[in-house]
Amino acid sequence: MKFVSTTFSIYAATAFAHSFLDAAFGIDDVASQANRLLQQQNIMLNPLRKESNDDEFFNIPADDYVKDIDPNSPNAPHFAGIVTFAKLPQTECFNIDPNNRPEFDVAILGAPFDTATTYRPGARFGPSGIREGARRMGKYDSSSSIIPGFNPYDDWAKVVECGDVPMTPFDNRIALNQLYRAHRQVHNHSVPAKETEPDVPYKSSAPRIITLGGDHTITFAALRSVSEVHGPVSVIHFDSHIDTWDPKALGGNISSYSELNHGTFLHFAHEKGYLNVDGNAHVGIRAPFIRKKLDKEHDEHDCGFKTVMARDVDLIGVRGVINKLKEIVGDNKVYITVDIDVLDPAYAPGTGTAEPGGFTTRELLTILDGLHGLNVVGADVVEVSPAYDTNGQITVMAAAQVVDSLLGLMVLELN
Ligand SMILES: [Mn+2]
Repeated sequence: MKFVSTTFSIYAATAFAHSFLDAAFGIDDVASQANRLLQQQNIMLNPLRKESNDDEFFNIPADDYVKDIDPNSPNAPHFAGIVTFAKLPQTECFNIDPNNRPEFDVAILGAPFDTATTYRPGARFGPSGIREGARRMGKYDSSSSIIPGFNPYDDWAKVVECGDVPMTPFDNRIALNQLYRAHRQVHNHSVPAKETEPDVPYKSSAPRIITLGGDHTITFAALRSVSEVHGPVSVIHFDSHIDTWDPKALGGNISSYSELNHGTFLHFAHEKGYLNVDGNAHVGIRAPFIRKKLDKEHDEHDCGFKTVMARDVDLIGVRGVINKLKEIVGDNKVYITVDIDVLDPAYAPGTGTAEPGGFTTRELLTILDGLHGLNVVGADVVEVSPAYDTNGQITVMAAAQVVDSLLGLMVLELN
């Protein structure tokens, strides 16, 4: 027994030393010395060591072996390679031959825009921040989904990353129009033929887009494009603010150009006919109104929104919130927009207009996952402003997890 453990120790120590030194410095005579030593004890190193491509314990791969240095390989570390959302394949989505567009079911699209904010800017870096938060997600990683065996990146849907839309920081009208045109281009791609089977009720005939904001104004451009494809949609709006403000009350008293901003975009989405006349919901509201009575009247009666307050979750629980939201939107096509400031600042400090008293990350994710069964035709996560996040990246990780849940709602089969 003693002999076995001693020889094993010698074997391990010499083999390790020789593998390490060989790999690091190419010192071959260390290997031959080790072999001689082990031969004296009638123990041989694997004679195929140099030629072997397997990954046996002490082996160093052959010099031209590349599988383990491919960042897209299943075993690559999470911090390797170029960052896309959840390591999705980056795909050319815009300036391409109309007859030769790649087909996909869901696209991730970045909207780096923050020039329509009322308080702290910085959400133009939201898309790249959210991608940073998604580095441990993907096809080869155990899914974050709480549903055992379900991984939205490795299911029926082809999911791609379109990258960020160039949006000018100098003219909001042009910037939002750029995003709208980019959305149109993405919607013009076809979904792979198998996805149009009539017996699968909620698979879309056009790709669905999850947009990474960007301040909340970007949702206006997304809704314009989505409503062109699907008709008016019901919006489920996770936010601490109502964002239906009449431009007379917020920003529009300066110029007509300033009327459309991250607090008024839902007013305009309603006015332009992108939304169903009713069947829209705010969730997580807690910020004060600007005009005590008029804001609420405008929100409910003019823009067609019903409200689930942030503190309702304490009174009716997440199940109660889920039921209420499902009741409000019914069978309508749904667009889900998540302003990360719906979370409490403890869970999402990296945002522009933080309001205390919000949801926990767990509550938000449970509510989102509970919306399973709705016909979600588009979605976004906005107002992620990494400059105010912690070193621990809690906001961008929460935002990435929200995207993961939104994708899950689009991909998970209805049974
Ligand atoms: Mn908002």
